[in-house]
Amino acid sequence: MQRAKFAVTLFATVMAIGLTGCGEEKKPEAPKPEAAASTPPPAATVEIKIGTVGPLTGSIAHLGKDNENGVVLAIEQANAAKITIDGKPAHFTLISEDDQADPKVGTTVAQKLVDDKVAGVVGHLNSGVTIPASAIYHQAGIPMITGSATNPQLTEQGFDNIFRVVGRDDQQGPAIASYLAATEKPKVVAVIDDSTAYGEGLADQVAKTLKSEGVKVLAREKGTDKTTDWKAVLTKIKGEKPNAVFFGGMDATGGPLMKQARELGIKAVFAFGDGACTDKMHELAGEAAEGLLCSQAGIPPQAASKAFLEAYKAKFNTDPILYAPFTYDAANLLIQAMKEANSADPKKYLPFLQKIDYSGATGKIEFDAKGDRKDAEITIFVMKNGKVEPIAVVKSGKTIPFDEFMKSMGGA
Ligand code: ABU
Repeated sequence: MQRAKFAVTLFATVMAIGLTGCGEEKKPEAPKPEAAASTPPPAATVEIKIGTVGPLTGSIAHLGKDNENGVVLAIEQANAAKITIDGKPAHFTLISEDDQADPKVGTTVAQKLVDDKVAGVVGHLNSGVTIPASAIYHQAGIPMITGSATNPQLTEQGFDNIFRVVGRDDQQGPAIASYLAATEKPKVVAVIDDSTAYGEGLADQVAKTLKSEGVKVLAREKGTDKTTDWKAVLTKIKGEKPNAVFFGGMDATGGPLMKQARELGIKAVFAFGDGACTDKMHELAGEAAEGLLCSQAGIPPQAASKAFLEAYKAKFNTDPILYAPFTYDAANLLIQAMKEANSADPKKYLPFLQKIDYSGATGKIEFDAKGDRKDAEITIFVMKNGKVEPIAVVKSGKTIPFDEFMKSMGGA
């Protein structure tokens, strides 16, 4: 198993001394006797480990890295802010793990983070990995916040320490399906999924919504999260002459799907969910990706706060791809709850996290009783000139043109 691991720290000396457990107090060195009388001893430092986890290798490593970057930035800023917890300076250390988008690897690295005594976790990226991993964090009582896993089942398990800062697929599926039905008016739609918890679950939501709106949905076609040759599936679909095709899966498999569809002469409108709603689709499918309709389960990255976008660009010399603003907020939510509780002990800060009211880079964040973000937005995009461009935001059941939504946020 490959595993990427690194630690973010402002003080090289702390690294040299080594890491202590979650919220563990580091004893100051005894002051020299002659100094003790005139200067107060240095305050003890509270060492707090935060875990972050997602696919850092493999075909969706670009998305895992994007998620990780958000957390790296939050931790760096928290250390620079010289936060105190229980009257002592707090120092945050990030432990990053690679789950390879694989449920089995995901549970192994989740247990490793628990054994490392992290105080909280931001992750995982994939629903099919996050759901089994969440049981491990639940058993250990460690709060976990995902910034990207959208399958509803994650927060339907009754775990009081599991949270999500993006929307759910029972919001995203109906939003993209209704938009597709209203704007393209397809009579027949083919639905394909990648057999993951995310892809299959989202495709089910889309099919259900389309049927309820009177659209004929063809028998489900399936691949896997490794499929890059879709010709057999597409040839079958072509014979059914669908007006639109929906795919539940990630960009690494969605890009080849769209490219091969156009090569086979399929002219249908293509619609995808958040895992394949990235500029990477253009990189993978070229001109064939133009006109793609897709959704993300939150505000678009470019609508995140100016302060976040500027700091992100300054640090990483690139813009966020998808959910970095959400993982940034997730890390800050853990830290904010610790500040409010004046403790990094998960048992003590969890009640503050459950009741948090926080203004983050992605807007106001509060959790409902299940741990889902209240009133999460879904954004609809279209691929234009190689970029996914936001065209509308669905919030509280209303579809708002993107420009209008930005104005309501006080933006451009
Ligand atoms: N929501 C996009 C991809 C991650 C997942 O839910 O599996």
